[in-house]
Amino acid sequence: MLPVIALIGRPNVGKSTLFNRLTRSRDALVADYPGLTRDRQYGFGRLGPIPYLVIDTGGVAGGEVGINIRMVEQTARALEEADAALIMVDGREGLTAADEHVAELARKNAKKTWLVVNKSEGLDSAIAGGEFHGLGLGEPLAVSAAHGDRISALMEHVLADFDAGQTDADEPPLDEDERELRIAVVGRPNVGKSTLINRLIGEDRLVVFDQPGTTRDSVSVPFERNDRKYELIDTAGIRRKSKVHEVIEKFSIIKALQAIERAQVVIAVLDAHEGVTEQDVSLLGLILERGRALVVVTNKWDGLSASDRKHVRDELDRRLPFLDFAERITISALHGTAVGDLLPAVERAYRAATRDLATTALTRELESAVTAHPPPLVRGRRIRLRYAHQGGRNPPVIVIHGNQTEKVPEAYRRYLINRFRKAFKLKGTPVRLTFKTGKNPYQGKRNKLTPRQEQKRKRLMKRVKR
Ligand SMILES: Nc1nc2c(ncn2[C@@H]2O[C@H](COP(=O)(O)OP(=O)(O)OP(=O)(O)O)[C@@H](O)[C@H]2O)c(=O)[nH]1
Ligand SMILES: [Mg+2]
Repeated sequence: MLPVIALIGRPNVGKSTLFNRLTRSRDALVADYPGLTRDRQYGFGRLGPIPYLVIDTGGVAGGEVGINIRMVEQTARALEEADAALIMVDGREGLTAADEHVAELARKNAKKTWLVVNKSEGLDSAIAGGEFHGLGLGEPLAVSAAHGDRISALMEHVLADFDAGQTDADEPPLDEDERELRIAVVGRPNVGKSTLINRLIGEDRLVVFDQPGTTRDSVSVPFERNDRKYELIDTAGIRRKSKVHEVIEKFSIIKALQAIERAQVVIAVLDAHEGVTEQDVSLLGLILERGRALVVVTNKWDGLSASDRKHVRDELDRRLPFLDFAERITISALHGTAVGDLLPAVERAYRAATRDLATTALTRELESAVTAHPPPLVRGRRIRLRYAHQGGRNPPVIVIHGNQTEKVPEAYRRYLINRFRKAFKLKGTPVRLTFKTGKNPYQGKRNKLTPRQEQKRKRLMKRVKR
């Protein structure tokens, strides 16, 4: 499981600024769709030794200002879900009554605390931290979220107690036949996840009972179909069919994110009767951000009129344009309609996500894309895209080398992704493009190349120059 870090503090101390820094993906993201990352509260992060999840919260005021109950509740919930809390204070404004209030909340509810003195750029660590010792949260750590000062050092401290655990979802299986395919089933409460899972594994199979207690644990259900091993990661808790209705599901984004992390493919379930809600959009955005192969399932398709169905389809197009890469399947988990289409779609998505892409083929496709539709001029100079190679699997990362690549417009990036997607049949998986400008990466390393590699390099450079 990924460590979960909550950011708490009074308003305006810089929680969201730090959140953005901690969750900023190092790879260029699939695409920048407006609205997708606005006001996000949860995020995947990778800065420092191991990956983690971060929760941003609204600021808790206190003291004379009075206490906003909703904010306190939100913060208490975050502390409950988190393994560690970063209590943020403002090094420029100094200690306030609200800080005392937040500290008390943290001392009571947090499993582990770190005191972060933000806005400390240009301030000596000892001076910035001095007055905050009294909060009883240990040694103050001075940072600047806005400028990025000492953030890596902070995360080294915070993450030192956690280990990377078994996060092998990114790795290709050692033996495709031996290893099970891990599938997370996620979605809002009541969309029909449990009914769907019961359908998938067979009605009379021994079912696992949800462990009462934490909101973070998901249940894992191994099963086999057509000599293929699967593991379903259920975030709802599985019941005997007769008991499904007795369950009031506790929805936790953290639980869903942990399941997404462990899975190789995600089945995201929507409810045709409810349409696409805000919560759906943010959950789907996080699946994309994590780069997981995805099948989008719209459940409760039975009993809808033709015009209702059209309405739902249109809404999916309109609200989820960033998911145009994923296969969409409409089902009725209740009646079992089209449930049989699911595992084949999952397999297709997984194969696409783990496909090997040859450098020559990628470069050829890049060249033909550029010929058909050249990148724009930037201040009179054309952006040059010279060659491409694969930088990762699940999701596929395509690295493009060239000049002025930082100027490639978003629309052109999408054009390239679509070209690669078509050419290499990458339906079902996000695709990441990363650009590298400037020097030939082989330069300076030339004496380290074997003769065969050297030959390959020469051939490649020749192609590229043409
Ligand atoms: N100088 C300086 N300003 C910062 C730093 N971090 C954040 N700020 C600024 O402080 C202001 C508040 O930042 P936010 O990140 O929105 O603060 P917040 O804690 O999320 O606020 P609420 O969500 O309202 O509780 C913004 O104007 C930021 O630009 C920093 O390290 N140094
Ligand atoms: Mg904020």
